Amino acid sequence: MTFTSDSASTRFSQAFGIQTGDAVASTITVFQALSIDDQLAVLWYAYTEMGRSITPAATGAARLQLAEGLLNQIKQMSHAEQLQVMRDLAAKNNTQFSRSYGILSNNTKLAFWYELSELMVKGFVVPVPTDYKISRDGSQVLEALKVLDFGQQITVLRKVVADMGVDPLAD
Ligand code: 45D
Repeated sequence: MTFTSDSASTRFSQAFGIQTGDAVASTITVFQALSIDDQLAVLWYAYTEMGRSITPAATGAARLQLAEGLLNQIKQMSHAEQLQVMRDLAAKNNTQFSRSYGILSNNTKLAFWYELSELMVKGFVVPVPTDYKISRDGSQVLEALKVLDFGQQITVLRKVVADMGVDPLAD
């Protein structure tokens, strides 16, 4: 049998017998089934792998202005509070912070998480413990993410961060 395309995502799709669109959808589904801490850990490791491909210019300075108030609030918090805010976002807990996040556009939500990662690297935000061991489920989701192409990875990430927080205007 001859494969005309040999990209990692094509091989992944063929190995699992699914179309590429399904690979995006199934990665989102398995991500959202992870525990809250695993979700945060997967986002973090995704950023550390993708970070180099995302240019700060691409995230758009204008977008970040909308998230700047939230990022500044986080910078003032203790490490424990920072972690709680992130857990609240991922768990969709109905807090003031989650509601403020909820009104951002999807790309601004992505830019917000990107900037949070940058703040982690710079030491302003609680780091992932160096001895932290991601769960088996978490590392499987990371592997699924890795074989997607860049555009598909962004689609997955945009969807999962879009669903975080609380939309204050919904019902
Ligand atoms: O103690 O606007 C644990 C483009 C364990 C262009 C923990 C774009 C317990 C247009 C929970 C692990 C499309 C390129 C601690 C934008 C424990 C545009 C801590 C794309 C302490 C925006 C966990 C942008 C923590 C993209 C602190 C693709 C976890 C952006 C923190 C992608 C995790 C951004 C964080 C990503 C993850 C950001 C902050 C993937 C952030 C990830």
